[in-house]
Amino acid sequence: DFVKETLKITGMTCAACSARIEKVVAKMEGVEEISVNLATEKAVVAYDPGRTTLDQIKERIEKAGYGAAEIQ
Ligand code: 9UX
Repeated sequence: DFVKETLKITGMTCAACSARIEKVVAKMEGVEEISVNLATEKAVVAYDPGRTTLDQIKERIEKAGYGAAEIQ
């Protein structure tokens, strides 16, 4: 089963930023789907918690040069 979570993304300044994040996260093991909205600075990600974690997804986004935080 997949879990769907929303992350707040900071540091995006153009549409290619959101596309970059979608590309790198979509390649991750266990990630089913990701959609990044540049205007709202939110990412919705569906993943298999048995194969990856939200922390790993956040770390991958940070490694790409952006901020990623869980929305409370
Ligand atoms: Mo646009 Mo984002 O030229 O890292 S791709 S600013």
